[in-house]
Amino acid sequence: MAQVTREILVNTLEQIALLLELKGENPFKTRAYRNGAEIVQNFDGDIVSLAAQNELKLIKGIGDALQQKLFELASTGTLRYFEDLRSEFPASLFELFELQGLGPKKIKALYDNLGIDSIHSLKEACAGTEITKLSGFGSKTVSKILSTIENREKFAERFRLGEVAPLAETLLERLKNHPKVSRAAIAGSYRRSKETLHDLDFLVASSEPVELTAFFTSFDEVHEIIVQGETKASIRLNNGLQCDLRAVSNEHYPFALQYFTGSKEHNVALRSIALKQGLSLNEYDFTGEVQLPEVREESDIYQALGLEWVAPELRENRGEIEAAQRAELPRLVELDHLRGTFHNHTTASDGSHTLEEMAAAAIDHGLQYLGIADHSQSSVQANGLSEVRLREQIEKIRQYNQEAQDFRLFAGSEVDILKNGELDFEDELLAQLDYCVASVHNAFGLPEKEMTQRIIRAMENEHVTMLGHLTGRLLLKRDPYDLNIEKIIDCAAETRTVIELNCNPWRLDMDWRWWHRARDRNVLTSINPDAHKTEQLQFLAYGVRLARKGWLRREDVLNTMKLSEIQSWLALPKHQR
Ligand code: DGT
Ligand code: CA
Ligand code: CA
Ligand code: ZN
Repeated sequence: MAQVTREILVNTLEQIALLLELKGENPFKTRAYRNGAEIVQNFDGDIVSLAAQNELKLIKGIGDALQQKLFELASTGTLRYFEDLRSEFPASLFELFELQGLGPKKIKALYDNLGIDSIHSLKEACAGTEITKLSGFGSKTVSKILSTIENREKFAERFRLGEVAPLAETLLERLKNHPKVSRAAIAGSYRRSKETLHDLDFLVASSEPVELTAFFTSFDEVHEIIVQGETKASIRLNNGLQCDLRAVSNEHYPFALQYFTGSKEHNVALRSIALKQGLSLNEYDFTGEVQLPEVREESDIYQALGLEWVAPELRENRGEIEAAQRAELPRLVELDHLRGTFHNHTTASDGSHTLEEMAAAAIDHGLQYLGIADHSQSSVQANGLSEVRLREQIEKIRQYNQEAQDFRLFAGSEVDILKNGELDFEDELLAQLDYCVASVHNAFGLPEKEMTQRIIRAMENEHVTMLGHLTGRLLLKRDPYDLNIEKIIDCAAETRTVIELNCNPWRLDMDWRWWHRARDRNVLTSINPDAHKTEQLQFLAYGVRLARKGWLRREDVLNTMKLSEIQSWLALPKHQR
């Protein structure tokens, strides 16, 4: 079941109200849902848990019928009544709900009078004249709707972390170097290391906020200034990315940093802890009738609330607050802990650099070992190695190692998991390798059960050291294939198969939400760049960020082992690892 949040409860109630309106139900009924949504939104406390335990009786304004529905939604993740209601309308209608400036009244007018039931049909209608005959749809409104739709088409998409990070860091440096800036950071989802981002939230401490917003909006990369105020500004960069800036005093900075880092859910939980101590926490200050704690840096806020400082990556309200209260937060893995890495390609298959070049780059990165895992014979599109060519590569690697000092190449293969779960090479050949990464590269459309069984079969092979890019997703481009990840994790634990954390910014696969569960079952990960060029060893940094987001510690990551340790580990039979 997907995690139910306050936002889901609120949205569901609001959508029910709107659907009832579209159906022409009586206004009292719709109003009850709308009021309910507002109460849930503003309730000070963990309304999701209360709803899940059916304990909403004492909350004023939520009647019996609503209580029942919230209970069902919070405890099961779905609401039958809502699903039934939704199914009476075309699915595309719900796109209209996401357009800013288009409230329920307008949607109802469009639907009732012109049969408009999608963004597509709305856009068409805006081009004609029929729509201007509706009350409330003057030419000004219509052109605003059009530009909202166009903006959405152009910019609604999110950005991959790796796609924005280099520019983000450049802009941050620029702000930090401004003479009137004492502290600066990028807060928001970027600081939390989300795999995709909607916008960047810059924050500066400065006594000259006006000067800073002017500086920010005059950056060369600016495509459009969305807002420019005295203490905040929003710009759109040439690549479509929105960047917000807030300038605050040095005194308010720790509070602003904490607040704008989010997540919203984390902040809501934190504020309710503060309230229990008689403190009110907002983006500027603590206020309250009690003695106010002294706050100089962000960690002082957590300390004042009796919590360990929470690493930004963990701030998703997924147990980090409770762990911080018990002083049981994990010591997260760091980039510096990595000693080598396993999944890398060379010119032998579809990489751009030779084995020697890749090795030199790894040494440059301070690594003690590098695993070479070129594609196997079935991956024709990626110039996969035949048996003969793989044997030659193994030989080449052995020779390289005879001359190398304090560094080692490991001979591996990224072997295809065939449709039936068999591997692309015979066991006899796999046994010659130091390790093996098994990946799915075709037949993505299998039903969940078959796909899961396919991968389980591969894991049961004693030569399969790790699984590559588990779900095959390409962020913002291709959904993961259907797979029962719980079963995969259980099988990985049983068979002692490592699951890779693929660091390619398009993949960041397995998803961070699963790692906590995996590590609790003693499943190791290997943080692998899947490098096809020397410079892609840099991807390791993204992998570490996502590993941290998944609560992983140094000891959960295979490639934090130093060379002598990893050699002994690889020498063990799989079931003894
Ligand atoms: P994004 O931009 O969608 O990738 O995700 P965020 O988390 O960066 O979201 P954003 O940019 O809208 O806001 C940045 C942070 O500011 C967010 O994580 C928490 C805080 N924040 C923004 N709006 C609200 C709000 O209405 N209530 C609360 N409690 N916090 C908010
Ligand atoms: Ca943001
Ligand atoms: Ca923002
Ligand atoms: Zn692959």
